[in-house]
Amino acid sequence: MHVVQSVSRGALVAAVDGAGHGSEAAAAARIAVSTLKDFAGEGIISLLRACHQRLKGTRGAVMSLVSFDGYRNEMMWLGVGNVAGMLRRRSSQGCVTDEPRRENSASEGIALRGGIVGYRLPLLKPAVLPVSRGDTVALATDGIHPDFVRDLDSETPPRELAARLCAKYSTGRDDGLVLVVRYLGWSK
Ligand SMILES: [Mn+2]
Repeated sequence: MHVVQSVSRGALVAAVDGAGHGSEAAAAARIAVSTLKDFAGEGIISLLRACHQRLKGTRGAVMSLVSFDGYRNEMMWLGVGNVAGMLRRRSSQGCVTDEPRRENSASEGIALRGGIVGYRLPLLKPAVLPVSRGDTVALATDGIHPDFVRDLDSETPPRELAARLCAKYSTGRDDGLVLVVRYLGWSK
């Protein structure tokens, strides 16, 4: 399951995979998603702790969270478990910009910490990265082959890109989810 929710300074984006299969896994994922929505304006560490509390006694869930701050043009992200995440920066070619481009690599992967939310939380240390308009983030559960990261671009419309990645990289062994978001910055 996924969350994309606006908050006062930006947006919370998350992909959640309930541990195991069937209705118990789905129930855990639903609890995680409703917790994330309830506390969407909180920081990533608080969100993971809140999910951990509410998921106790369930099968638990793995999840990756991305919190965009449109005021600072930053994103903070962290994964617990194995929901993959990749940031693909907008290619500078052909773009008109009024600010000097900071020196950042074209792609960066999310830091994944071992654990299961609701069962065992790892040390929570989210990474903070600068983002610019057009930068694209994709999250994918383990039903999607990890090679999807090589096929990310910052031009294809997010919905189309998510559909393409899902069709091309589904392993067929598990249900899979691909969530693609593009950063548009602060709306003036
Ligand atoms: Mn899975």
